[in-house]
Amino acid sequence: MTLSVGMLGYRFMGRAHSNAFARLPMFFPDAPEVERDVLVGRDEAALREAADRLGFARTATDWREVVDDVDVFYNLGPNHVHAEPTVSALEAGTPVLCEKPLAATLDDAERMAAAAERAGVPAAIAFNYRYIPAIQYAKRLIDDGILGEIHHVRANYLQDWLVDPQSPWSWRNSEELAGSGALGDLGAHSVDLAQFLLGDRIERVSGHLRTFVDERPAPGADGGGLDAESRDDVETRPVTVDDAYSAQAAFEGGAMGTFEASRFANGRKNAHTIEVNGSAGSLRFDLERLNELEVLRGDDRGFETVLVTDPDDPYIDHWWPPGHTVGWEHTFVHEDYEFLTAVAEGSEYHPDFQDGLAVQRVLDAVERSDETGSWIDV
Ligand code: SOE
Repeated sequence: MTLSVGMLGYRFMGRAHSNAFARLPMFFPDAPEVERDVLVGRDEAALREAADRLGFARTATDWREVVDDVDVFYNLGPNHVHAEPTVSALEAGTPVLCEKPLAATLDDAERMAAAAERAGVPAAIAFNYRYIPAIQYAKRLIDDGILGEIHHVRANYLQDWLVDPQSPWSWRNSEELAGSGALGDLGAHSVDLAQFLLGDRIERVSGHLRTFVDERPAPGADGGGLDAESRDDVETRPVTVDDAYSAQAAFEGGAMGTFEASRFANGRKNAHTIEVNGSAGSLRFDLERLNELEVLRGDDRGFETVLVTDPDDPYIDHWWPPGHTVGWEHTFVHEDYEFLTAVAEGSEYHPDFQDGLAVQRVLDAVERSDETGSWIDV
């Protein structure tokens, strides 16, 4: 089956998914064929250049012309453009993959999840870290009861691209455009991974948010972002989101969670770790060593480091022989494989908009807890 794709956004995530589309026929020959049909954006010249580079046949500057004209719609735009095009696509019966967090506000996330329920087509939230082979392996261990009763989960997502006060402003620093800062951008991943691995939902949180630098130099032509150069002698723009957050959480099943994310963790570039402790064992994952999982299996010999690169490990048989590692970009290949297969087969897909909404409720509760200084029910 061939699926035509319309894709809004062509920068970081646009590149990641276009790369995945190109890899699919080589490494996942049973995947539906992807026709990179139309790329959507506002700046026509940049759009044309991106379409040529990313292999899209057409461009469009208005998503309204696209959402019911393709088989699948990818919404990879900034958070404030998640809701409207996505809801329109779903109303047209077009399956959607939307970047995380689901929306800039809880209201929009609820509208999107309701539209997905009504549409009854796959609506995917792009929590790509679920598709790391070591994370899937960890999920199997927990589901098989190897860790016993789960007591703790602790997750950190640490970056440092804003520690320099002259690093330029970008849409990620605006409440209106992003919703929240490190909380929604990074915390959404950790909260989803914790809820996914434990198969449990957070019911109460206590949170704390901080903004360390209140204004930043306006961005250059690249729009700012993770790899933008420092700038001075330009006008400034206000930072209206958190630079960092921390939270503690109570899960419905009784586990305790602690979470932290920062864009000011000097020296940490993309350090995402999650540790789970149970009555019979523990595990620890570190994105900077993503082919490995540290596992304690209930004896006192300490953690063993499992290299998750054997042919019977999740997704590995599609790639290389044992020990020939996979990387960050492979998460998108696995994600797109599962999502597009669900679209072609009309089958259920997770993580879906309900999973995205569950995370958004936690993010919202963390913010309200910070405002009120009290624990908040999710
Ligand atoms: C920027 O902080 C970012 O690109 C996030 O938006 C992604 O979701 C994360 O995977 C890496 O960092």
